[in-house]
Amino acid sequence: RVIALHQGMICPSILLAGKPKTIEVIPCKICGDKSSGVHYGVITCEGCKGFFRRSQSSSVQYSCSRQSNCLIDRASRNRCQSCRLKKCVAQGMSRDAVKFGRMSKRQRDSLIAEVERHRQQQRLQANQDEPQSLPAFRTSKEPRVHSPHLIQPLVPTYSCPLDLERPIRSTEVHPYLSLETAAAFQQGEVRGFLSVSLLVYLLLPVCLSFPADLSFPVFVLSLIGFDSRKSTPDTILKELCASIVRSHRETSQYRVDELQTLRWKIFSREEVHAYQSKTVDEMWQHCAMRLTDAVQYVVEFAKRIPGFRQLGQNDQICLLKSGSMEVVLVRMSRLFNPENGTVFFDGKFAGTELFKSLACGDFIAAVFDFAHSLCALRLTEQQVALFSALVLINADRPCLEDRDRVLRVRKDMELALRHLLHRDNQESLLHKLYQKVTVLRSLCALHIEKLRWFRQLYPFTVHSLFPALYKELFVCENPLGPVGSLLSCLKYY
Ligand code: HC3
Repeated sequence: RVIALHQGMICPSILLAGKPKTIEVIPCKICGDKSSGVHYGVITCEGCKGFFRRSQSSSVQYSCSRQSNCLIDRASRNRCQSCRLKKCVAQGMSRDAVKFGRMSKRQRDSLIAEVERHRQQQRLQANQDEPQSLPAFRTSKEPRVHSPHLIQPLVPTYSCPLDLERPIRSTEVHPYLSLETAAAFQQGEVRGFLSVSLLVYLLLPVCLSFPADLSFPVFVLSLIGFDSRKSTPDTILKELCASIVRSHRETSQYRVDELQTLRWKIFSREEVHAYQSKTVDEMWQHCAMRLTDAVQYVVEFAKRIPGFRQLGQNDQICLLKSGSMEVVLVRMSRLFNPENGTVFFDGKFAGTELFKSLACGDFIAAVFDFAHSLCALRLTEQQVALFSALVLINADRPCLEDRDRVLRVRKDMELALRHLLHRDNQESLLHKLYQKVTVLRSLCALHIEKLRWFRQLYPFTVHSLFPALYKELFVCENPLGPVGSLLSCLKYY
């Protein structure tokens, strides 16, 4: 094994058993752009390398005009230097970074495994992008972003079972989708190409390809105004699923497969003790910040769900206020190791005891139990994505202005989830997932209850030290209360 090192930068070439591997296949850990090697101890792109170098000058002082938790990706990295630097440091960038050559064997092996995984994903992606399969599509306004957090599919996404003919743009009519979701497709937010042999479809007994309860609405609605030259219900559902899966993948903060290789990274007894030694308010403030980070990714996910942005702004806010914590808890199951009951938190795996100084053991235990039980369902990343969308787009939320519209988008999410479960031959999961929704509701009610208790004891901490987004989502019970941070997260650029 040869590891070549350069001065100040570690050469991305690792030769493993004569097989060259390049670190550049791993995207920049800061913004997700194409990386150019290890710089200041972290795999980054040239942009973030230069940024970090400039930030080290003593005359530089950055400050964040928001809540110091701006999302940093390729598109947004120049918007907040303070948060970009914070992320650089959090990822381990340092002027005197430990050289790769001095990494432990474990770290080296994990890096090599990461390179290999990325390569496999690239191969997979390349296969998926072949013209004869259904190509991936992405939002038109935002460039495709790759970051360490931006998940690539773990299981290959959809392959079209049909013989594919000429590509047809998906920005055409999708008769059986709700107007909102169809509008998302039509406005090009969900772009791509539909390639399908409709002739085959029309000749095939379509009903046979759907489960009994799904075939009726899709089939009937597809017949009303069904344009036989354009697309089929099956194809549209596949596109809708793929779009939601992509939204999830691009915003899910951590890659599940990456974390699998980090399961050995468990907080030491001393580290746990350090968390336990925090005062109640310190620990609450710390967790509130972590939770706010996670919520920001959920907002980003929501924005990319076809149909969500077609809802009125007040309804988007209402759905996020009532559903973002639920989605965080669903996402938590991805980062949960059921073998030892730990979750990936602050860079390592932590058990319930780490959260002791929050002084709400019953809530933490219930949250961990939930993660455990959701893990037991062994959902695929695609199923987690569709389930998250369903949890978020819920027409039962109080204070919705246009409930019917939300209901229509929700129906599409349901169809998409059913379609996926049918494809996976796991229809029985649907009922189990609906049961989880009830548990989520009660967990969030308990969360709010704990927060009320804490606020009574530490009003100043909540008022002055908690992130504004956290307060808008969880503290302010007035539906007409301030939502400035949420609005700025919701900005569609
Ligand atoms: C532990 C956590 C809930 C789970 C959060 C997860 C693991 C969820 C998946 C994200 O991708 C990453 C992530 C980040 C933060 C994790 C949260 C931090 C604290 C929260 C607990 C349930 C405590 C709730 C904190 C309180 C009471 C201050 O609101």
